[in-house]
Amino acid sequence: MNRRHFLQRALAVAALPLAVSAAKAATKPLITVYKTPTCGCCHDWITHLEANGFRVVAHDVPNTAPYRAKLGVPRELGSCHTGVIEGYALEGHVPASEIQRLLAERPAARGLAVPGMPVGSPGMEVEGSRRDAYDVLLFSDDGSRKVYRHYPARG
Ligand SMILES: [Cu+2]
Repeated sequence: MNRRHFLQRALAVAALPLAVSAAKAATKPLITVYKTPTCGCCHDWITHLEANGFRVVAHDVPNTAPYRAKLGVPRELGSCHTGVIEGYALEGHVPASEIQRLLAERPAARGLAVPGMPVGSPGMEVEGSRRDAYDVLLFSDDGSRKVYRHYPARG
């Protein structure tokens, strides 16, 4: 092996871990989030998503309502932020586990919503483990809704 080939190989080997981590990042599903700049619980929800295998691109917008409307989220299911993943709308503090299930099952639906801001949902944690009961709703363009998962009250 001459010196030039040796250097090329050494560089290729050194670059390998970088290429692998870049490939891993690229395979993480991407969630685009629209939130207002001052929303602290939105930020905490994003942290929860990133800790659970998602990539997030967040956009600060003055008002999330137009994005909600564009993504087909009914007004009464509204919360503090709106996201989209692979064509599905995500409204409010939807847990990462239900988003993973959504991608695995790919139901014929518009998206998932956790209306309001239930205490104890991801990004809405308080001291201790207190949680209000809440539902993750699977909603469709025809107005139908079903409980995708029910989280019981705790604490
Ligand atoms: Cu919130």
